[in-house]
Amino acid sequence: MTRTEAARVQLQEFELRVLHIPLVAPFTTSFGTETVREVIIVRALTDAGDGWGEIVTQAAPLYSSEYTQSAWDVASRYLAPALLGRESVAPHEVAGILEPFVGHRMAKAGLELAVLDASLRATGTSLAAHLGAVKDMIPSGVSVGIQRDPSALVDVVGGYLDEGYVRIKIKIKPGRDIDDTAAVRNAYGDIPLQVDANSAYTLADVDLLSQLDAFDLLLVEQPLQEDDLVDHATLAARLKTPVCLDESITSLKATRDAHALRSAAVINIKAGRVGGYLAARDIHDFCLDRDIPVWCGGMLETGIGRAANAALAALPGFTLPGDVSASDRFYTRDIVTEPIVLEDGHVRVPTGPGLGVEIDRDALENFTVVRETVRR
Ligand code: SMG
Ligand code: MG
Repeated sequence: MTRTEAARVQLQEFELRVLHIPLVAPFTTSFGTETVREVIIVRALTDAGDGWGEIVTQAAPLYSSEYTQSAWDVASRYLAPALLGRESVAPHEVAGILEPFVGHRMAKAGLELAVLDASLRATGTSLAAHLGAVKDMIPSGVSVGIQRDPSALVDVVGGYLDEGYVRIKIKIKPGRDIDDTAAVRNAYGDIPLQVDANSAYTLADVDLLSQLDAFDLLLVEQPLQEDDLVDHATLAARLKTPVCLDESITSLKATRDAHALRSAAVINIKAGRVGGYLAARDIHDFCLDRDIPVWCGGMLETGIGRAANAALAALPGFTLPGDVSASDRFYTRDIVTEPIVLEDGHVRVPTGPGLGVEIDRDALENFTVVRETVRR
């Protein structure tokens, strides 16, 4: 793996925006339904040019404790000023500068990505090359929300299979688990299939969850709560289906603990959840050294985060298809000029400098609902 250097930049200001981008269809998980993606976009203005990042929080603290207003507040009040207070910053220093502020990893990740993008654009290096990518195309999976009933789910999944997605993930929750999974398995035979509970169960549901073993799933994702590493280990020992952790993996330390406790056989890596793409790379490296399969999760990213996810997912340890799907799976209009498309079930890893995508300024303006500039 070759990894490249990133230049130091002098930060002049951060521009933060809240965007409201309509979804092509409602997205329902065990914790709720979204029809509009509320997301924070970060622009870092530097002596070397601009860089772009995305804070992947949602409007409400349902997936994690972070949400739009908490991320906005901590980013504008503490994180951006801490970075702007430095004479110059290299991307690998960002996490350390922000370390004194406890938590708020999605907010930190969005700022770090903007610095990374500016710095890599300045040196003409792609984020993929910087992270150590070894592929130029990555297999694309799709995450399918809970539908009206199992038969509607079968129809929606069929549409994605027709488009070419190589792996299907369905969301489950109590009462919408075994029948939904059975319906998809029965309709489409031995497609690569997995389920995601987003923490909707407890250890009391072990008998129910063990019924999933009948469906030869790739994995069951985050059945229990974020801090349930010991319970996940107990559950994993009772299931044939591999347990994968998402919400629980908040850091390299959490990954180490989960591995030591045997809480998970597979890890979902999301840069936002772990505080940035560089921390995500470290978790990848840890897992690669130990033969722990990893895959790249998604947070309904715009073209900014989606490009970065494609770069991350091109690292050698990402041996399972991730949730890096085409932009049109969520959006009719994205905020980049060339949104990610599906090509024969795969997504192309951007090769241009930095994120390798250009911002569609009209779309960005159209979706902006709040804007603030934080200066030195
Ligand atoms: O970006 O395709 C995507 C979404 C993938 O299911 C997805 N993400 O728990 O993995 C997950 C969820 C978190 C977001 S739910 C609103
Ligand atoms: Mg998940």
